[in-house]
Amino acid sequence: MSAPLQSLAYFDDAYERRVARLKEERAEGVKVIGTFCLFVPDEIIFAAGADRIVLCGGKTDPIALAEQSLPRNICPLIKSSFGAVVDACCGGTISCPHVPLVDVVVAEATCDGKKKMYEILSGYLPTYVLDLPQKPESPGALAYFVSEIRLFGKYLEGLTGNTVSDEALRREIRSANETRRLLHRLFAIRQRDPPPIRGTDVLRVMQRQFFLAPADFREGIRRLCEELDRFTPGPCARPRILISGCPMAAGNTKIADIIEQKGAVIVAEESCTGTRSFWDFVDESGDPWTALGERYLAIPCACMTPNDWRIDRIVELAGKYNVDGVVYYTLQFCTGYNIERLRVQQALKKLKIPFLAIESDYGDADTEQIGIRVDAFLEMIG
Ligand code: BJ8
Repeated sequence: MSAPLQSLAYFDDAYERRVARLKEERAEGVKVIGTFCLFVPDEIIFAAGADRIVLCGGKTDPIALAEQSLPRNICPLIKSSFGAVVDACCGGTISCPHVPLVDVVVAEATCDGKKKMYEILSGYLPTYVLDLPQKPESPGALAYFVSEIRLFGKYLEGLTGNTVSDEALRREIRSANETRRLLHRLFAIRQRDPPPIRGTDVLRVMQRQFFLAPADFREGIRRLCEELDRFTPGPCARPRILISGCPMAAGNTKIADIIEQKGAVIVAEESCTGTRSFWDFVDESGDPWTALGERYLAIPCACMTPNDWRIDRIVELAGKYNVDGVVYYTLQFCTGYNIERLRVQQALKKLKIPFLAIESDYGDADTEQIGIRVDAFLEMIG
């Protein structure tokens, strides 16, 4: 598992090419959309002839700037994302280099912190907000969401001057499903004992999916899977850990790094930088708008209620990946995931699966203390 994987270098090269390509696209008049959440269907953006990059902040640097405008007691992902935009729009240098590449931001009505942050963000960048029903299983929720994504399609048509045809949508659905299939292949490889790749390497690759062009990302995943298939298994690696919880946006690998530095192996992530981004497919046979609505509304995010789908998914993953323990990761002040922790803990307790909850921010101040808790947990389950 420790042998360096040659194919990982592809993702770094692809990143450089992508930045150059986005600059060219903008010069050619292609609109680039910045998003912050899985609930915004990429397929519609690409079908409109636009491009997209995800702007979720995982770095600590922009947070101080954000705290000049936002309360300190909100989650670091919101502050980091907001601070990067403010910094870039005010000519700063600490920000995420991706912000100047976008024409508009497409936000979404998920958690309260993000919703209210977007109101202020709209003072810096043109911002469109996609509404979401918060009870996805209630009658009428799907019809409402489909009407919302259709409106979003109209907005993109106005922005780009292109029509979002059913044919283009179907093409993009097939493309996104191909990416999902490849990610299933990669994650299936991680079910092996030992898994031939570290969880921290997979996390860094998964973070790239939100910036690279889909075809480039797929090529990288294909190469990675081929290399992993040639891997000769070594001794079993234990304990096997499932991480579940908040996304780990690019720049944030803190908890995953600590867990693997302590000797465990992360075999799967139930998060938006893990399975939540690709586990479910879009139906390719029916009306593409309805199919997109069904798939995206079923994303098991803690912003939704009830969110039994997520509990079921965690239990499914724990069994499928033969895990020895679950680390439940929440960003500080993320109310939804912090409260949902209890239900996850109760479900895992019934199955006698050991559970460790860690709440943290992007700073280093708690690294040592988290390391001590992880050590104790691994010793207990090892
Ligand atoms: S689909 S998880 S990307 S909303 S961590 S900002 S929830 S306070 S990131 Fe998310 Fe979409 Fe859901 Fe995924 Fe709020 Fe929590 Fe912060 Fe969060």
